[in-house]
Amino acid sequence: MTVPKLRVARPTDDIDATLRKPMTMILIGQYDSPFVRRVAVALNFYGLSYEHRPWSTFSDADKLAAYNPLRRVPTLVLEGDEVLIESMAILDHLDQQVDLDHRLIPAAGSERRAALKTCALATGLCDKMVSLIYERALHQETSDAWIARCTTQVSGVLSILEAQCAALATPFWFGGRPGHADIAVACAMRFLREAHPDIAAVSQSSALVGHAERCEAMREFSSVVQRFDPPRR
Ligand SMILES: N[C@@H](CCC(=O)N[C@@H](CS)C(=O)NCC(=O)O)C(=O)O
Repeated sequence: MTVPKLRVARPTDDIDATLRKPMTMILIGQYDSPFVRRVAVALNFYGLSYEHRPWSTFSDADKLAAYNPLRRVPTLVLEGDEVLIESMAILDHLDQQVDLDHRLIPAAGSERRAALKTCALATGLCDKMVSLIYERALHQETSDAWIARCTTQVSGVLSILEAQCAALATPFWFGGRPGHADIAVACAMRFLREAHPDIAAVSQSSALVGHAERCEAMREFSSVVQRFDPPRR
């Protein structure tokens, strides 16, 4: 099989009839979300064409609710009218659209478990970074205990990922080309830098920073970037 070619989605904002029974997949959500971005990067690596609706979870919540009652992103509308939610479930579907050799994660066994664990650490890190943002942006009074807990969780995961990354014998987590684990970690690192520069500044993450630079230099990553814009009350 030939290596899939990168196709870049064109963002559009309008809801049109094609969204109800689309001919091509539609990814809903902004690229400043590390969860939306990991899906977009995987779509790019797989050369799967899609349209992008950069809807905000807050200002476009009602539009979003028509596709995902959780009002969360990423939400992927498949060709036809099926809707997938949760980045992991979406990636599980995308993986099945390409042959085994081109998948971004091993199909089974200990290598798959290890990759899934790294993905879980990176996406869990993002959950905690998002929690910190909502705590500060949406609550009149913030909880010091919650902020301290999330901050400890963020720095704890960062130091584990940094140690793993520093010990890699290959440019990427599991070899010479990036997989879902690399994508999840690199998206988390960009989000860390933009949404939590204070934590990024004090974290000892030189290996992770180098890894993120290797990833971000690839067009699959650099074509799907949106600077973080915090939610406002
Ligand atoms: N576990 C979810 C997390 C997605 C997530 O937290 N998305 C955020 C944007 S970064 C969101 O939709 N927030 C709105 C909300 O949770 O109400 C996934 O992997 O897709």
